[in-house]
Amino acid sequence: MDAKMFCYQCQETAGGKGCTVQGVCGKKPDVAEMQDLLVYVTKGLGAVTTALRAEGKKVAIEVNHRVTMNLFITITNANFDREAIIDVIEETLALKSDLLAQLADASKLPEAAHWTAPRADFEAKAKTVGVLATENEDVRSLRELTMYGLKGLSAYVEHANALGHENEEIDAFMQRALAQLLDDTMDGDALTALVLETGKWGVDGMALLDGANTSTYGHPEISKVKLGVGSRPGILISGHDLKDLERLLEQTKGTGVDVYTHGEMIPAHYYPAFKKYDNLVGNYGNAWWLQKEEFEKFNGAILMTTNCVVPPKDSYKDRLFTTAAVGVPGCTHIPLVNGEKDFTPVIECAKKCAPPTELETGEIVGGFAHEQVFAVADKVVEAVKSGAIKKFVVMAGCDGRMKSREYYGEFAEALPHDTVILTAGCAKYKYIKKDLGDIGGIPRVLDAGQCNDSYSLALIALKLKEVFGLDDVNKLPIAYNIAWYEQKAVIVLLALLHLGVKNIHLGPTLPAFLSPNVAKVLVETFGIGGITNVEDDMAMFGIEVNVPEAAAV
Ligand code: FSO
Ligand code: SF4
Repeated sequence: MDAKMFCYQCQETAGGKGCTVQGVCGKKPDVAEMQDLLVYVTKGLGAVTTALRAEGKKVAIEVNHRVTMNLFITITNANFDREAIIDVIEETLALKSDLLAQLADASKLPEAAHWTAPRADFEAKAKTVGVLATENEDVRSLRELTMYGLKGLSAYVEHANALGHENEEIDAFMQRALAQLLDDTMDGDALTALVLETGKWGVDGMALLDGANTSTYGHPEISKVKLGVGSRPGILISGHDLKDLERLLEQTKGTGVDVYTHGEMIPAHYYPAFKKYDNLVGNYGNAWWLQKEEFEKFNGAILMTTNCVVPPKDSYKDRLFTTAAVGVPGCTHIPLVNGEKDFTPVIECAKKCAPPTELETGEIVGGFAHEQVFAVADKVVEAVKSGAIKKFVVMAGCDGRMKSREYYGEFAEALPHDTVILTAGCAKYKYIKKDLGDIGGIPRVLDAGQCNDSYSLALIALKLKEVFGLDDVNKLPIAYNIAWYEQKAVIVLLALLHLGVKNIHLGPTLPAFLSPNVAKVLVETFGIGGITNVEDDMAMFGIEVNVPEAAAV
């Protein structure tokens, strides 16, 4: 076989099987191999820190942060910069060798814990440590399912860390799980247990981030977000990192530069703390995959704080800046120095740019995170009791470039007027700008925020279970029709499974990394399924299409 690389971690993987020539995302083989090596040395680091903890030794916060950042860097659409990844591998190797020296007994550690080499040897090693190094397809599937869950979890933990919130137990789990992925004595049952345990820590990781966000910026509240543009030059901030947004808003105060959100940054408008910045104008554009067109039209500077970044066109490459886990060769990277970031280059670039070209006008409404929904719980319960709301449909997740995702817009529109969509993540862009109306003042699309805020949807479901006095969350009138794309969706899925949620449907296609046997276990144990077409899926979810009249106004 003539494969130049192998990656099947996201939904858009080539042919639904694996990217072998170059990534559909734009990841080239020379970047893919360094990501493989980074994953390998990070597993080795996990084995060393796990052994240190077993000897009762303390692992420094910086080491925990190195592990989470390394995993975050390898998430889909985060980092395309081979040289930057090589630097991180070198830093990780240096850290690992310092820690190895602290171990009383390192003799039982796997090869990855000991491996080190000069930069010139990275390429040769990288070619031997990718996903396909695990030959048994079921073991590979369970290992990668765990790995993608860990990558998703690393993103949540990294955002919480950025706000000064730590949970050493989650870090210790992540590092132990990385070590276990190197352990050839872990059989199918042990790996299945590890997959499910990852879901438990996924819930904790999401709770950590929720606490970090809400204690720093307040609880999201129902808010209108403007979609039009102003007349001043602007900075478009995308990705998920609220701390970077805060820094940028502080640094742009009084500069005459406006700030707009893009993609997954839109929920920032729902937080009380960001409402005080009058240069936070509104949201520009849609989900990540439209950025080539939209970034070009924005005219100003663009700051990518996390995935999803698409390798840029030359027309705006000099206006694109990256930070944290993100990397794009040729674009300026803003580093964290002594706990701060200096966004002056971004602001200076924006000052020289024309104001954004208007894409649309109007506004959208969001901010239905858990506290806001709990505040209107009486109204919601009444609507369910009266029959005005017959079903909730969780349509959280990701958007993507595949045409098959138009299904989600069509599905939302076909839902009868006695249904409410609960959403989070960039999946919402398929329907949030359609006027789907409201039920007794409750909008039919309730946006909790980023994919990171899917935790809110779980809390809302658990609250409804309590209010209705049910003994099982699956007895609620909630259907799960989730659009997945990358690894954060994997940790959300595993977290929902841990919370006991069954019959989740994933689309537009099931993950390529599920082997037939692993998929069978998920179907039989948890009722996980795929999607087909709007009409058949409505019937499958027990929803009647086109119920004539809208429920009460
Ligand atoms: Fe979307 Fe990208 Fe938030 Fe993902 S921007 S696709 S699950 O990275 O993170 O929802
Ligand atoms: Fe392919 Fe997705 Fe991997 Fe990119 S992240 S190389 S599109 S499987």
